[in-house]
Amino acid sequence: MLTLKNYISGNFLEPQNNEYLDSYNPSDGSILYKLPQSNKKDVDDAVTAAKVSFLDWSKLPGIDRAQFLYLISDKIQENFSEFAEAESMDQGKPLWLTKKVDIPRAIKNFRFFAEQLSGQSTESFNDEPGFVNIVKRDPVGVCALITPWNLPLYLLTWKIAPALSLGNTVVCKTSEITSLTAYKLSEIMNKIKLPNGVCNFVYGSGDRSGSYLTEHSDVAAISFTGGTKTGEKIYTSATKGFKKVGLELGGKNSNIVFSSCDLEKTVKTSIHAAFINQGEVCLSGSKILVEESIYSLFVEKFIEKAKSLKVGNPSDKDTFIGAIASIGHLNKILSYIEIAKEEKATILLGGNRTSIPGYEEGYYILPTVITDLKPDSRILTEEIFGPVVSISPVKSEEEAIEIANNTPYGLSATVFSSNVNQIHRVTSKLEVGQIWVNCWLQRDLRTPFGGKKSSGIGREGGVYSRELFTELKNICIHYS
Ligand code: TXE
Repeated sequence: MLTLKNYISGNFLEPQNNEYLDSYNPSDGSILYKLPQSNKKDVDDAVTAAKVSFLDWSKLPGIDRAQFLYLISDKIQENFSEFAEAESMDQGKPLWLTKKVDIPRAIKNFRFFAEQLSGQSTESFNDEPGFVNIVKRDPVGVCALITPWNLPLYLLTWKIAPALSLGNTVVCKTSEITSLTAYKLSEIMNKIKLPNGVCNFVYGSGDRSGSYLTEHSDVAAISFTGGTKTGEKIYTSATKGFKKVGLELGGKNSNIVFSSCDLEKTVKTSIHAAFINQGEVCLSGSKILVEESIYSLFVEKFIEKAKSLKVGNPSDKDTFIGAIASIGHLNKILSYIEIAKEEKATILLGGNRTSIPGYEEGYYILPTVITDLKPDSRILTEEIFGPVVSISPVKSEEEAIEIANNTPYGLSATVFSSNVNQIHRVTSKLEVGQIWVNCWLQRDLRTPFGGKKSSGIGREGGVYSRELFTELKNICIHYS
């Protein structure tokens, strides 16, 4: 059985208390590997390693740091199949998806940030003769990067790449549910001889290893993606010592369909937005609102397509919905389906756990479609984060906007319409960080990504990643 080790200052180390956690293969419920349950001392050592290496790493020319990022990217590419298989086995998502999305995106993240952020220009202001102000951006220091289990390598590299590129050093704490590809990434860091201590990995549970890390006084910034409740705890601990913090949290995203849309394309995109990655995407379009005049037709077409989605073992080529990432999360999703039943909603499709022949202990759920929900239903306001979608009719633009905004979250929304005035009216009123119109999850990595309300604080992506990972310093010079 594989046993992961922490990676601290260039060394693979066992946890000092010799405690380990089991990580499961969601496709069949077996134990896949063991990971360290790191204690305070392990976390202290990782932060110290990052602090020491910061002195040299931050002084390297950006272009030299970028060379390391290119090397990492090339090595992931070289080991593409191994990464894709590991991610699929660990997370439960289809193998074709890790090959198409997760691993290519991890490769791209390093290249993108190496190009985008390695050389920075500085602003300068000179209003009064004899004085010039130079605004410099300095790296912040040691950054804690805490990541979730839905897009393990994709989201981890989305944080590591800008942080290192801008001259910071990091300690990564991945989800205890999915740490395998992070471990493989640490092996690459070691192979390419990334200077010791620049990128450290400590594994373990959130309430122990994670909270030790966020509370550490030598951590200058925290970048977190995960659940909103965890985000609140991290935000509170960040206030001690006034750490910089970026939080990308959950979402309850509306998928608003107006009668002027291209119905075939809209149904296809809505299916994708609801069920890809088992619906375990913070941007998933899990709340579909359809203009009344086309509601019945939309539901009919949507159900027809959803029925044809194959739930199956992640390694099967025709599987669209793989396994749910953990037994705990599977039970959470099922509990929401029970809530819908108690609220007397209609379960039009699915609604159960299902068993795959040969993988009976795996964590599988049928694609589930819920209708006839009351406006105050918890299904319409809370994040389920699974292959569960609701469809509700709306009488007007105003009603669609009201239902869409009626949630504590404010991450994203999707609008389907061919009426340009309507598109502008609606998008201007949606309380979210990003909106897709007639498409979904089309990403240009230069654009700002993040949420409003309980969906988080700050933006990641392109030059916007500089806000968390650098600190501004103004130098006013008097010359004669
Ligand atoms: O995530 P957690 P969970 C949502 C989704 C899901 C819910 C909870 O609705 O059902 O969040 O998921 C670390 N200090 N999303 O509980 O706990 C943890 O070890 C420091 C949306 O599995 O937020 C892991 O590395 N760290 C989300 C990371 O936080 C702590 C993706 C995320 O775990 C910690 C995942 C603590 N006190 C779930 N407690 C998205 N936005 O995409 C936990 N962690």
